Amino acid sequence: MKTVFKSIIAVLFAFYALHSAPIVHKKNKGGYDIELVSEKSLSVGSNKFFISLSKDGEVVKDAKVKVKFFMPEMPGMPYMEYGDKAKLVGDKYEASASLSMSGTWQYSVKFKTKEGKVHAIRGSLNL
Ligand SMILES: [Cu+2]
Repeated sequence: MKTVFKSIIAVLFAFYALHSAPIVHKKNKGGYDIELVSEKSLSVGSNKFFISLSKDGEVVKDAKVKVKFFMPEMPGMPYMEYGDKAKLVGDKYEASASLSMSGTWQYSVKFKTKEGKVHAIRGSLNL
């Protein structure tokens, strides 16, 4: 019986650890390193994200960054979308997203560099 309890606790702990950590997604596009990090573990409602942009190890602070979070139409649920313009605060761009239900959200982060080039990365996250 003891081992059963131990494994239940282990599973609960693993589940908790998996779902209580902020998300950290690292991507590369057009020679830029992009990092999308949530302020906290994701929750239904408003979530804050930090986006770091760098090129060849140098922080890029003069880009225009936009985020979009969306969920495709599901049975009984219309397509949902939430977009925000990120704001530079210190070395990072900050944006928030109202994620109104749990499930898998798709996202895109678009950034326009000062040369006028637009790059976008895509990914998904589970809430
Ligand atoms: Cu949905």
